[in-house]
Amino acid sequence: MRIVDARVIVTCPGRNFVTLKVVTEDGVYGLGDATLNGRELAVASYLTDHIVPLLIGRDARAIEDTWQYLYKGAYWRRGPVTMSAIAAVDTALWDIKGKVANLPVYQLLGGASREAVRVYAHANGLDVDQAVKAVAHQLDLGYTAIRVQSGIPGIRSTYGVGRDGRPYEPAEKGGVSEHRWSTEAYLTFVPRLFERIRSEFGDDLDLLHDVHHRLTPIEAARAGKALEPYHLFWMEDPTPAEQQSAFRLIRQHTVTPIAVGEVFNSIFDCQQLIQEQLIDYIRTTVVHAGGISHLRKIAALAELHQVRTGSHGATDLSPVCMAAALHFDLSVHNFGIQEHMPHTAETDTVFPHEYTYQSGFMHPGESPGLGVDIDEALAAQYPYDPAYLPVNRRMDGTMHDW
Ligand code: EZ4
Ligand code: CO
Repeated sequence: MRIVDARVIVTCPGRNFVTLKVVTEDGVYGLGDATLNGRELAVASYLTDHIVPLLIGRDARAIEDTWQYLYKGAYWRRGPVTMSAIAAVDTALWDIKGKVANLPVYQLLGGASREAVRVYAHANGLDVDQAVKAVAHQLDLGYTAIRVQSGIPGIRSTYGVGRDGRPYEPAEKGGVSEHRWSTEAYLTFVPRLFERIRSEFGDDLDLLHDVHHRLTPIEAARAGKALEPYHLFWMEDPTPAEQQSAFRLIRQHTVTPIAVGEVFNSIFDCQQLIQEQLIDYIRTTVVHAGGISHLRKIAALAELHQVRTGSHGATDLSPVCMAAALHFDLSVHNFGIQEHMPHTAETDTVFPHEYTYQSGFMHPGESPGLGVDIDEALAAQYPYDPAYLPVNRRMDGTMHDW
């Protein structure tokens, strides 16, 4: 079954998405997400200029061989651009294999290990009172695991929190914005935030918190320790992970569970973290970490060391990635939890999909393949619109040191 066409579709139904569509000689097609927030066109070019010419004429059924060919054949390995591009091909080929077999992808991955995929929601507020309201709102929607982020007194703008009443969206249009950051203000504030949330909602709810890599290891250890009374489900990305051994320091000081990996793109980014059991949840995603094939290898390594998966699922990962993630989550034994940040109605219309949400759980559906499509005519009506993630400086203007 030869690949006869592959093309990249860039669209911006409110935010930018890059999608690869691979078509076989039988007319079957598969989709893969290739969106790298703030660097979208680099992946689009990597695919169009360097990968598509290699795909034409290849056997669409040879998923593993194609993965190895693109990874090892390029000579230049790893990195977010390369691995997002390979992920798009891999995801599209799994979609095709499912359609040809007339089975949902999760059945090809070993079948369902659970009835449905537990997901967590976001509750964001400009201050603690707003965060409390946001938690109540997500509870009403049926979520039983909620990530809580709040604006910090003394810091004008906080990443992860919406502004002007708009829903939170990681990327900002109109140039790169700069935020200021105070570690002291944050470390003083964050235990008070969770003290209030627990006093309002009790102990039964699972609470998560994302540090977005803004602490050094010793500061992260202090945060984890200070948060212990509020027994978080996890503390996410406490410090950058280029130095995987840095997590030893955090581990020595706190029993707050640690989740990490949304910026990782290969198993080598988390090898030591997993093998030394320095983390509890690995958050690598289908789109940024080499596709379903590579994520399965990461999960298999994690399973040996009692590390569970907790895939990233923010709005900058397209519905194609969400569908792929849900098939992966449903099948993999050591699944932990899946992030769920619903897309806008505009995005959902461009990407019609079979996956559903109900009472804190999601399911990928029973359609053959991934169960997600793209309306190309509608996608064409939303041209690319550059947007960037904000940059942080310390209070005196120094670029941050994490
Ligand atoms: O910062 O998706 O856990 N979720 C997050 C996200 C990420 C963005 C980066 O593109 O941290 O909001
Ligand atoms: Co995060």
